[in-house]
Amino acid sequence: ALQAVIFDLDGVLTDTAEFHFIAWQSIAQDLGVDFNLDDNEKLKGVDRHNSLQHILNKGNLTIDEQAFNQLLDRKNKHYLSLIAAITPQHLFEGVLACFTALKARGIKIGLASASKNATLVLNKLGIESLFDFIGDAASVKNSKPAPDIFLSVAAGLGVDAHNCMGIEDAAAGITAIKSAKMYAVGIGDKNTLNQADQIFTTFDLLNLHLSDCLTAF
Ligand code: B16
Ligand code: MG
Repeated sequence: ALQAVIFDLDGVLTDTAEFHFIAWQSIAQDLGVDFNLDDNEKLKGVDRHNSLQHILNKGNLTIDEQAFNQLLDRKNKHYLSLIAAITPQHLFEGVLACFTALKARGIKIGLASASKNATLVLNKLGIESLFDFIGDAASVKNSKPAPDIFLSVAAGLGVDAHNCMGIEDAAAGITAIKSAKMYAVGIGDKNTLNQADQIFTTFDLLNLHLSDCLTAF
């Protein structure tokens, strides 16, 4: 039976993808690499290190470790300055109602974000205290599409993976949920997320159909 729902953050609970895009685009521009919305789509759910590697590969570039780390640091400082403006108003429609409904059913709530800034963003959204367990992206070995972060959150919640539902907006994230042997719900485009067990265009639609969604588990 369903005992926990584990949420991704960026693109599921709020739209930070645009801030990641602006920060990566500035780095790509300085490297002379073209970086468009298509690239950004591929980087959804991909961690910071692998995102920079994607940009370097696209430009056929190699740089030494020190330069690599400096770029990671610069990207993050830029990203932090952009997310400083996040308030509870940036929470997607339906999130609070969904969390309330899950709690009323005794279902636990977890977070499985690839972002090392996840706790900060949750705090700015005003929802940090609603989670029963928040995964730590920095401490998992393999990033999405590997199942590690979802498995670590299930363990933290004390729930078996097969009793968990994962919610993701990225293809890499849906793969991670399925590899963890969990039930996968996608938020976004049907074609991009076709591996998911159920797909909703927006979080609000998931919330409106929450009872059906949970029954299908
Ligand atoms: P950071 P999610 C992911 O978050 C983002 O989708 C991805 O674009 C970003 O590069 C990654 O977090 C790492 O974020 O640089 O803040 O550690 O979708 O898994 O919540
Ligand atoms: Mg995401």
